[in-house]
Amino acid sequence: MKTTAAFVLAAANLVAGHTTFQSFVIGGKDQGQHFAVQTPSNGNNPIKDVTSSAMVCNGGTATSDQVEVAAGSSVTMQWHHNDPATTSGDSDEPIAASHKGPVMVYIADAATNGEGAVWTKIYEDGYTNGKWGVDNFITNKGAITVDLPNLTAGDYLIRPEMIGLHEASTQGAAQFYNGCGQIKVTGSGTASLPSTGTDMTKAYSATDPGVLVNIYSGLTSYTIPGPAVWDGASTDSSPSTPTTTAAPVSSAAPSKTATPTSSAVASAVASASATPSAEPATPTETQAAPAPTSTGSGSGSSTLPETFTIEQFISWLKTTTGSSSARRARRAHPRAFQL
Ligand SMILES: [Cu+2]
Repeated sequence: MKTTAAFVLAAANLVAGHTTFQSFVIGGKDQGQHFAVQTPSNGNNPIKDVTSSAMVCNGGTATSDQVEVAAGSSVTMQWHHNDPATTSGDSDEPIAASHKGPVMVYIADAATNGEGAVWTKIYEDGYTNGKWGVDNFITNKGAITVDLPNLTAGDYLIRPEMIGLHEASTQGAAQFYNGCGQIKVTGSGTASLPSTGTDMTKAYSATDPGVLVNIYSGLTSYTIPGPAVWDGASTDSSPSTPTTTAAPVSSAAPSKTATPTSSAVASAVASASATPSAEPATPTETQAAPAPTSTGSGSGSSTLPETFTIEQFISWLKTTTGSSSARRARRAHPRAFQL
C-alpha cells in the first residue's frame, strides 16, 4: 500500500470532521480569527484522554489580547471545521454531523491560567427532544451563544467545549473539543465565581455515563458529564452532580441577539497558525453503527484495488461519494477512511 497511502490520507483529510473555537462575535461583529482566542496546539484534532492537560485549554497559550464584554450580556463563540476556516464547499463545516454530543461552556478567573479546580460551568446543551447540543450548534453555523452571569468585573477565561460521541461506545473513543477565549468583563456585576470549581483534567471519567455511551441504541435520555450549571449566585458549586437532560436544561436555546454594546480591546493579535491535520492513525474501528453493512471502504460500490492509477482513484472516489451507504458510513465512521 506504499503508493496508495498518500491518496488515502488526502481523502481522509477531506472527511475528518473535527472543529475548533476560532473567534468571538460580540454585538454581532466577529472580532477576528484567534483574536483573544487561544490557538490549540494540535490543530483541530480531538482529545481522547480525559486527564490530558489539553483538557484545560486545548494546549493553547495565553496571549495578552482580550475582548470586552459587559457582565450579564451575551457572548458568541464561533467555531469552524478547519483552522483557518474554509467555509465554502466544506460539507463538514462547522463539524461533521456525525459528531453528536453535548455542548458546554465553562468560565474561570484568568489569573489561574485555567489550572486546578477553578472552572465553573455556565451553560450546557445535552440531548433534548431527540436533538443534541451539536445538532443545535450546526443549526447555528458553529456559533455558541451564552449569557454571562452577572460577574464582578475582571479578566476571565471562557472555555466552550463539545464532545463527539459517534464512537463513544468504545471506552476512550469519545472526542473532546475545547478552546479558551480571553475576556474582560466590565460593568458593576456582583457575582463572584464559586471558590471551589472544577479541575478540567478531573472533570470527566472515561466511564462516565455521558462519555462511555452508545448513542445508536434508542437513547431516551442523556447524562451530561461534569458539574451542574452554576446558578450564577451561590458561592459553592456542586462539582460532582451531573445533570440528566431528558427535559430541557437551563438556557438550552442559545439567543442570537447580542444587545449590549461591547468593544474589542486590542493589545495584541494572536496569530492563526494552526494547520489542520489528519487525526492520529487508529488501526481498528469498533463502533457499532445502526447500518451494519457500512464498513466505510466503498461497500455498495466499487472497491479500490491494491495498486491503482490516479484516474482509477478519482473514479473510485466518485463512486464512493455517490453511494449513499458509503456516505452514511463516512458520517458514522469519520475515521474509517484513515490509516
Ligand atoms: Cu472529528
